Amino acid sequence: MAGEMSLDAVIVGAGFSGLYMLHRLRQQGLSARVYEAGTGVGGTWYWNRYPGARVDIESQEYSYSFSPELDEEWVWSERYATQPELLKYLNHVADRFDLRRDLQFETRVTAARFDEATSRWTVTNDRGEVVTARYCIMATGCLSVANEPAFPGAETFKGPTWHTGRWPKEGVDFTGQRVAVIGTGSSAIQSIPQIAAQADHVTIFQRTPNFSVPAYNGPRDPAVVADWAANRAQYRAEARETGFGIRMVAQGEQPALEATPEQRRAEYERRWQIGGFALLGAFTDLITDTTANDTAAEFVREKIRGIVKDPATAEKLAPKSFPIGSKRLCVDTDYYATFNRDNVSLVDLRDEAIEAITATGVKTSAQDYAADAIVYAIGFDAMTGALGKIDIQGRGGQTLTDHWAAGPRTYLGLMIAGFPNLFIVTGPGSPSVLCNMAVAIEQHVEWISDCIQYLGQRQLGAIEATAAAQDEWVAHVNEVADTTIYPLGNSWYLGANVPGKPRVFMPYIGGFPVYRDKCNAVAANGYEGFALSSDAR
Ligand code: FAD
Ligand code: N01
Repeated sequence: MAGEMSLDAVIVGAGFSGLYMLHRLRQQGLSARVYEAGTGVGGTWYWNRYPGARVDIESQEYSYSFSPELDEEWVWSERYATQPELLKYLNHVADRFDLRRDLQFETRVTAARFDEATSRWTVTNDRGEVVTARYCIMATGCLSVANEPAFPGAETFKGPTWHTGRWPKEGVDFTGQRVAVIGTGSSAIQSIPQIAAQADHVTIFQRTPNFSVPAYNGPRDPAVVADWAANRAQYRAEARETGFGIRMVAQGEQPALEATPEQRRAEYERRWQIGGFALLGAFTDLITDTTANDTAAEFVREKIRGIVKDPATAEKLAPKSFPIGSKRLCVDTDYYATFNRDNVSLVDLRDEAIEAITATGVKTSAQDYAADAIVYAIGFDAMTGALGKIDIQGRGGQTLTDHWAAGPRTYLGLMIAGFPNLFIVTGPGSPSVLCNMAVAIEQHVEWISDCIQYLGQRQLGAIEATAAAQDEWVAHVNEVADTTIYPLGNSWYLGANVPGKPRVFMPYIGGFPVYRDKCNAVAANGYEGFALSSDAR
């Protein structure tokens, strides 16, 4: 076993969250080290290298705002940055802020145990190293644990298989191949048009059709670039005042049910032409009223029927089982039009379920589909998956797995009662995935580093969420979710995509500004809802 290191903070994960966390703590003069399982920085943008992978929030908004110099010097080339460009950006950030000397790659954190005698964490990794730290900060990602394909016979398939969330660095050449793609979430919807352009044939296995809207991606509009350059600080501030942390999605002010059908159609059409998430902002009641919501859903279904030439295929692709927006809206380039290609076919798993993966392809209850390669676009064990893979033990040896057995419980998505000095960046119970995550991450990292500074200045050794504050916050998160259409989709927001996972709506849907103000008020009131102690209690 290597020697034991002692630090102020251990940070787990080197994506958007971990990199900025390290930078902030170092600015405060603290010693910190980042442990990352991958061979480089990037997190999501390191692992998800599938063809077509790109952001679904416009590039100038999905980036750090903490450094005006960084913001000014970095020039995005497309309206929606590609995965390679985002990876380049995060590598640039690592170099520009001299982060690499405290980044350790190819190192998976396996356990973290709180020592009540010292109020410190002992963190162990898969290299056998042990490090102790006052603070342990989980920047482990909401969508960083790829779901394993649990199909009977999966191991018998003779060809290569790929998961979109663990795509190989060298890329995959599908030329001349028959490819089976399982899943129709955002990853599938981005990759299918590109795979279809290369492969001999693509068969798509769809369990639930998804709503998707056009991205209209392309080179950045010079007028937008110039406007942002001139008004950057103001626009960044405006983004932070919107519910989803996205300035470009202007929120309409009228309820859909008070508009005439013609007015609704005109507004949906105007927003469809803008592309991206603009559609969901059309009216005030789309996420709270299912009747209102269905007017938007029907608009998109009509679009699908208009694009897809074969009416039977169009009907299979038209989502009808959940409100639009209750599962993350997909943003695509030519997804529906891809079904007009001769080399693409759709298998509706509601008619014929997958029975097994065989040596030569996919077997459904109706027939065998031959494939040379399989792409699993089956998503992630979201929000809690990465934390669940680490043996985390808090006060009294209580494990996080036990504490969260009925679903995740946190105070503000930042801390957990019984787990002092353990912070989560964009944890369950915070806006996280229902927000522009660049905005959500910066707010969390800044709140955590301010908190650590506060403790240091007062020689406090520990901070811990109280059980009462946590109970109250969990109740509030659920209460707000229940006023919306969100719990009506069988989504990963609810854990519904992982068999056996407790069904709890995990992100906070109260809106980014409301949440941020709450976090700020908690801090201003001497960390209300937290117990602070000078040392071990
Ligand atoms: P991640 O980027 O997930 O990084 C976490 C890192 O922690 C990973 O590198 C992982 O290897 C590491 N890690 C986890 N556990 C351990 C461990 N035990 N030991 C060591 N290392 C560990 N969000 C948006 O707002 N807009 C978008 O358009 C958008 N697009 C997305 C597209 C895809 C394909 C995916 C999967 C997600 C997307 N997201 C998007 C969400 C995205 O995850 C966040 O925007 C953001 O990148 C998260 O950064 P992070 O640093 O918090 O987590
Ligand atoms: O994963 P998903 P994803 N048999 O869970 C299907 C972000 N992201 O990787 O809907 C058959 O959305 C599953 O079917 P169903 C974004 O936040 C953003 O695509 O559960 N099918 C579904 O169709 C996104 O939401 C971008 O019935 C099975 C699909 O697999 C999140 O990451 C791009 C199955 C999984 O869809 C996750 O997206 C990519 C089974 N056993 C990702 N198991 C952008 O555009 C699962 N499925 C920025």
